[in-house]
Amino acid sequence: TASEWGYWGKYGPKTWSELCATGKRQSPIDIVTEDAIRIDLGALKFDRYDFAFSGSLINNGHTIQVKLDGVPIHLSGGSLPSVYVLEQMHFHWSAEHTVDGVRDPLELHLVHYNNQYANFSEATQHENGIVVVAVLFEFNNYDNPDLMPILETTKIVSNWVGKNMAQMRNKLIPLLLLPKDHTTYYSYEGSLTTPGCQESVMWFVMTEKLPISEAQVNVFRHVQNSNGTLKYNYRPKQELGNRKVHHRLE
Ligand code: SG7
Ligand code: ZN
Repeated sequence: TASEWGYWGKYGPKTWSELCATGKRQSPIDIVTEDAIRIDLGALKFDRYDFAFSGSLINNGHTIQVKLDGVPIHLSGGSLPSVYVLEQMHFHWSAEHTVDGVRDPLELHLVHYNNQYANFSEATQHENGIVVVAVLFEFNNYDNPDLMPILETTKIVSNWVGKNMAQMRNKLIPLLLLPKDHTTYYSYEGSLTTPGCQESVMWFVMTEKLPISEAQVNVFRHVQNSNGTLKYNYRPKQELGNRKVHHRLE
């Protein structure tokens, strides 16, 4: 069916053309740090990110997605035109954005929508509708304890034949999934990285990276779907074209 897509083989990204918007602002990209324009766009304001949330995990066959319960979490500042509401978080293994050609083992996407629109799917139809904050994780030789609530539940939902949705046993503090310096970032105008690749996303890729161990990345690499193991789930880099990447420095 037309809704079938994957990351390699006969349903891989090369076959997404019928499913994807084909414009001039596709994602992900390679961030060439030397070409980034240094400018102060203002700090991002992460509102209620420091609260402890319960929530659930979904293995949707393309990624592991985290949905938090309770009060809305808001992102603003950084020259954004309005307030953006956190919709969900999910992971890509390996990373989708590369920095000077380097691909890290994991990338977290915190997906937000513009609160001027009725809901998330309505927001994807507008050029300023979505903000994704991306956090890159690089290999280190110790476990990152802040990923524990997500990883222990990923193990439960990774068996596709069993249940693909589960409540997290431990609460999650989203702020701990952001680098300490969460106000220095690269930003550019792009798209969703999965079909239909709507060109509605303002991307903020955090400059500072977080640590992850090989054993922790392997938990993601063992996620199953109807075709077997989801060994990786990143879209290859897209053309930058006329776009500029901005680098926010204080
Ligand atoms: C992941 O990335 C999922 C998708 C998400 C997609 O595959 O989290 O979410 C759902 C609900 O399946 O697609 C529309 C949407 O959010 C693309 O998001 S991304 O551009 O941040 N990678
Ligand atoms: Zn994503």
